[in-house]
Amino acid sequence: MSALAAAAVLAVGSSAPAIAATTGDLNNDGVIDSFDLVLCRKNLITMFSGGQADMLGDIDGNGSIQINDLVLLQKYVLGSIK
Ligand SMILES: [Ca+2]
Ligand SMILES: [Ca+2]
Repeated sequence: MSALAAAAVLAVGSSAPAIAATTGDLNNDGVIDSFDLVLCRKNLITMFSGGQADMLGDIDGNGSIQINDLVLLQKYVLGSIK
C-alpha cells in the first residue's frame, strides 16, 4: 500500500459516524486526481498567507504542507509514482 493510499479515520464525537479520509484525496471524492492537485496548490497558497491548510495534503506525513507534498501529489496523479 502506498503512502497515498493510507487511510486516516476521523471520529467526530462518540455518537457521530466515523468519516474515512484518504491522504491525497483532498476533495474526498474517492479518487486522487488533478482536482486534488488544484486543491493542494490552493492549500499551499492559503498556508503561506497564514490560513489553516487541509492536512490531507500532507502527502509525506511530516506534519506540514510544503511544496514537496505538491510535487509528490503531482507525480502520483501523473502516474510517475504509485
Ligand atoms: Ca479527489
Ligand atoms: Ca508534508
